[in-house]
Amino acid sequence: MADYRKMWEELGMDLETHDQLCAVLPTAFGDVYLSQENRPEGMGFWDMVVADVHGIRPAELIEAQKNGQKVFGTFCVYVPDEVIIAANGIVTGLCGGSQFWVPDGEAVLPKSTCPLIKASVGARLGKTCPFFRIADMYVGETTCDGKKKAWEILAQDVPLHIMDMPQMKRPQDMEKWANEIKDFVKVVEDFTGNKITAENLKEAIHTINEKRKGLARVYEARKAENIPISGRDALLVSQIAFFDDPKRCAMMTNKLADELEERIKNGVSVFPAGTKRIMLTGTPMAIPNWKMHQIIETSGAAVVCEETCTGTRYFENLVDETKDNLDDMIKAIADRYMGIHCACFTPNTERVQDIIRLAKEYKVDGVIDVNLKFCTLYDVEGYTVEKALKEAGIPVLGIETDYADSDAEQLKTRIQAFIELLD
Ligand code: BJ8
Repeated sequence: MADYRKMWEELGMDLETHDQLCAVLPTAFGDVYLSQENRPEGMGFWDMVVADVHGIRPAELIEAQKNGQKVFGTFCVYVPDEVIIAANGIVTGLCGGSQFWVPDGEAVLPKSTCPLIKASVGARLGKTCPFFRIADMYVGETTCDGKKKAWEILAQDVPLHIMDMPQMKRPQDMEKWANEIKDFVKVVEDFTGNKITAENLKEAIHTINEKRKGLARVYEARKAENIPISGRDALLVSQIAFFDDPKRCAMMTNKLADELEERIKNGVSVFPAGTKRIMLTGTPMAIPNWKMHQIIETSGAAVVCEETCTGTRYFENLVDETKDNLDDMIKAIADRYMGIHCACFTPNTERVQDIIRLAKEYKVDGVIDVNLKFCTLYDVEGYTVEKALKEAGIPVLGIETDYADSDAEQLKTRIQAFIELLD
C-alpha cells in the first residue's frame, strides 16, 4: 500500500483511529475475496482499488480539485449524476458500510437508527473517511426520515443541498421531480461556476448511460447457467462504481464482461454444477458490507443478482439520449430516475414486479429479502415482497441484520437450512 498519511493529515483526518480501520480492512478483504478460487482475471483492477480504497481515488479527487473541479458527495441513487458531470463536477458515493463507523454515529444518533445512516454520520464526525473530508458539497435527499434528519447534522460544516423527493409517482409528482432537477441544475451551476448546456448535458447523459451499460453487461453474464463470477465479486464491482470515474468504470466493466462472456462460452463457472442460485433484495450494501454475500457463498449457494441500490436499481434503465434541448433532457433524466423503485415510494408495486421479473431472468432457486435493522421502509415492504414471491412459487427467506458480526453464525444456520430446502 502506498503511503497516503500526508494526504490524510492534510485532510484533517484522525490518523490514529483511521490506522485501526486500515489494519482490519485487508484481513476482511482477504477473508472474503482473496480466499475465492478461479476468480476472473479482470477482478485484479477492483482488488487494486480496494487495497488502496482510501488512497488512490481520494488522491485523484484532490488533484481534480486543484484543477478547479468540484466534488459532490451523494448518498442515494436518485441524485442525478448527469447534472454534476455536465458541469464538470465529480460525483462520489458517501454511504457508510462498515461497523467501524457505527459507534461514532451512535454518539449523536439514536441507537435505533439504520446502520447505513449511523456509519455515514460516524465516518464524517469521526474524521476517518477521506471521501467525506474531500467532498466540497454533500447532496442529500428526502427519502427516509433518518436520512432527512441526518442531513441537519452533516450540514454543520459542509454545504449540503437536499433534493426533495416525491413520495408517490402521480403525474403531479413527476412534474415536481423534474422541477427539483431543474433547481439542482441551478445549484450545481452556481457552485461550480459552470453553465449546464444542452451540449454538455447530452454528453454527460451518454457517459453515465455507458457506465450503466457496462454494469448491465456484468450482470447479464450472471444469468448464465455456469456462473462466471461470484456474487461477492459482482457486488464489489457495483460498490466501487459509486466512487470511480464513470468513463473508467465503463471501460473496466466492459473489459470484465468480455472475460465473463468468454467464460460462459468455455463453460467456466466459479461454482460447482447444481449450486443453488440466490437473489438478494432489500436495502443497499455499501462498501465494505460484504456480510450477506460471504455467508451465502460459504454456505453452498451462489448470489446471482441483487435487487438493491448496489445492484440492479443502480444501472437498470437508461436516460433517453435522443433529446436535444435542455428542458427535454431534464424531463428524460427525471423519467429515468423515477423508474427506480425504492421503498420510500407508495404504492411501490413496480418493485415487487421487478423482483419477480428478475427472479425469473436470473433463474433463481430462492430469494433472500435482507433488510438493515431499523429501516422501516424496507422492513414493512418486506411483507408485500415476500407475499408476492410466495404466490409466484419462489421460496423466500426474510432477514434483518446490521453490520456487526455478532449474528453471523445464527444467520449462517438459517441460510444453510433455507438452501437445503430449495429444490
Ligand atoms: S433509493 S434504498 S439509496 S433511499 S438510509 S432507506 S436503508 S433507513 S438507503 Fe436508499 Fe436511495 Fe432508497 Fe436506494 Fe432504509 Fe437506511 Fe433509510 Fe436507506
